[in-house]
Amino acid sequence: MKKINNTTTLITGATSGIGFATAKLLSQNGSKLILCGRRHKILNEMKKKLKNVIFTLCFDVSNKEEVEKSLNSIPDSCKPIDFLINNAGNAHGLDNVINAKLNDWDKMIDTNLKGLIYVTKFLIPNFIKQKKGTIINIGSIAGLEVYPKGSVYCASKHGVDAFSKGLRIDLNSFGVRVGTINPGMVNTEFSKIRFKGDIKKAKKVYEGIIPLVAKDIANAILFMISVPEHVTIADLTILPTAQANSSIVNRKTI
Ligand code: NDP
Ligand code: 8X3
Repeated sequence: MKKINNTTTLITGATSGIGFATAKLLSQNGSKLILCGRRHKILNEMKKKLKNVIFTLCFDVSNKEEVEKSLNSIPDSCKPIDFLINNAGNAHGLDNVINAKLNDWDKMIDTNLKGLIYVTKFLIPNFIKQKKGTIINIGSIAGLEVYPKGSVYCASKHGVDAFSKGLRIDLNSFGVRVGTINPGMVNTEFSKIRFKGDIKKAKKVYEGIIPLVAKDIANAILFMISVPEHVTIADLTILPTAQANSSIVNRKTI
């Protein structure tokens, strides 16, 4: 495994869950960090508490202009960017297509898919110039399978899967590595946001199972960026042992 000290990592969605755990782990492993999210206060706290935070960027990934302006503001002294962790995203609602809200659908496509595409697009010139770099996209088991009431979240994550594959093809001749992680159930703020703050509903998702924790995915990210330069981990699907696929979950209800 290669050491990641003397590298720089940009993480989107660093203020919570998987992104937060990744920032913590990569900081402990010596990577310099550019942290992104919308919650300015949390980004500031992270800058104070974590080692190696060299820059923070507060922007909404779904806003093309904000993404461009923010990424263009990264000073040359913070470059090269070795690793891009495209993690920002959420589910909004869990509804049958008949009842689902268009606003929720917009948010998921705009953030999970278009946001990830914008961030990547604006950073591609850096990777091409460097002739190296690693892009890790956080997809989901929902990007490989479809489950009831998850149509548009699943569509957004299927989009991430397709975009990642296309990216790997188009950046192949530049020596840039592209990989995707497809997690199953991870206990983060994800379900709280999906159910619009309904903690009872959010808790129910993980009832009777041992879900993944954010650090499980952070460990996988560290693995994917630490393998030797000639190795690309293209896809990792990571599930809690209690979860067989999107719909089959072994819940112990004693
Ligand atoms: P969290 O809700 O804990 O974290 C989501 C992160 O994304 C936050 O840091 C949030 O930051 C950021 N974010 C959300 N919307 C935007 C936006 N429009 N612009 C910028 N940043 C945004 O959830 P997770 O850590 O679980 O989710 C991380 C990724 O993992 C997501 O892509 C999710 O789809 C994926 N995933 C999660 C699974 C799970 O079960 N938890 C399973 C499979 C995949 P802020 O609010 O500060 O903007
Ligand atoms: C999050 C996991 O199963 O809720 O991507 O879609 S799931």
